Amino acid sequence: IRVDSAELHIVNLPLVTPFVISTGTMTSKTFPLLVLRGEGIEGIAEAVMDPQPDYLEETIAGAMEFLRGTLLPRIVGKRFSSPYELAPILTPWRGNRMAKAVVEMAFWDLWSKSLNLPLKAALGGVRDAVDVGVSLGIAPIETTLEHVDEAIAKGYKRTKLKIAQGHDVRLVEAVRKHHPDIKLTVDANTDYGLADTAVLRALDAFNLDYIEQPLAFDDIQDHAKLQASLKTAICLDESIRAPSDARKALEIGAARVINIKVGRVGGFMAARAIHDLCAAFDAPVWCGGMLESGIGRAHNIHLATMANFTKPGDTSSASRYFHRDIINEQLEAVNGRMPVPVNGPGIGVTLDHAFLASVTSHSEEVRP
Ligand code: OSB
Ligand code: MG
Repeated sequence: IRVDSAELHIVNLPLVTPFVISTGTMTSKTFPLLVLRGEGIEGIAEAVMDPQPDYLEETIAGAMEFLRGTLLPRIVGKRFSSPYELAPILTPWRGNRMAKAVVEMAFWDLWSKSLNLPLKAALGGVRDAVDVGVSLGIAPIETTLEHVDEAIAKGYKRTKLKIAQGHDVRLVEAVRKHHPDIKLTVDANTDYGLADTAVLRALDAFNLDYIEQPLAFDDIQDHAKLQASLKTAICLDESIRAPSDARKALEIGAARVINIKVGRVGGFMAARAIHDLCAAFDAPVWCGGMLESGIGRAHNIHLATMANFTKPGDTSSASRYFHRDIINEQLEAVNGRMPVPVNGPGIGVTLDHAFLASVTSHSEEVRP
């Protein structure tokens, strides 16, 4: 298919409630939205970098410059017969995997639509719905206990508690006391060091499914040291930006579970490579999220239909985060299962153009 034009937007959606993690507080979700057009079809994707480099190094400002000045001019006006053919344009550049991902993901949508296939079929997915859990931001313990009750009442398959230094063992102990049998995990978003091994070992007492990203965002080695002294599995998120990171982590025992975010690892090719590699290492994977709008959520759900996504993912109901979404469809979980959107081929969701215009602060067309 020939990519005739590309449109970049900046979208800002207010969050229903502030989302607090160890690195900071989000009150709204701002993201670049890319639309690739070709042969009368639209491929759409959203990018997951934040305005500031507080999750990983990429920023929206840097990504917009890289997309408009470097990546998109090399794509618009050209023909690609499959996503494989994007690699020579994307891979020579260092890092910037979130910016590369939005291009690749929009092309996967465009391409699967051109073949009249749901994205999941193009990817080789095997499910019609995916198991999901909730990610609960940092809040007073009493508030978190109420949120856990709500998540269980809704049938979510796993509860993930955001933790930070000083907000960890007592929190997990309180939740476990009320819910001895639920599938429970924690996510530190890099807040600890090896010097905190004793605190992390104390979490071994609570039968957690895994501890997500306890140590630094750019570290794999120290996670291997930590994993050797824990009973609980470590799950890596921030540290895994490429298939080679996953290989190194599994080879040295830095993790036993991996969180795949297609928007973090450079797109579906890399996400699928990590998925396959983890299967070969007998390491389960699950699909993470970045508080995406319905466009990013749809991409995530299609990804999570692949066979080795055996743990519940983070793509909970969109209404938990947003009063109104930029798509026409409602992505709501039922009893902890998120149906794969199939309102047409590709990602299976459609833009609500009128609402999108009202939350778009910037739009530009990129020419070759
Ligand atoms: O670490 O998984 C994370 C949200 C923003 C940034 C990082 C993370 C998260 C979440 C929420 O945990 C995932 C979601 O519900 O989309
Ligand atoms: Mg995480």
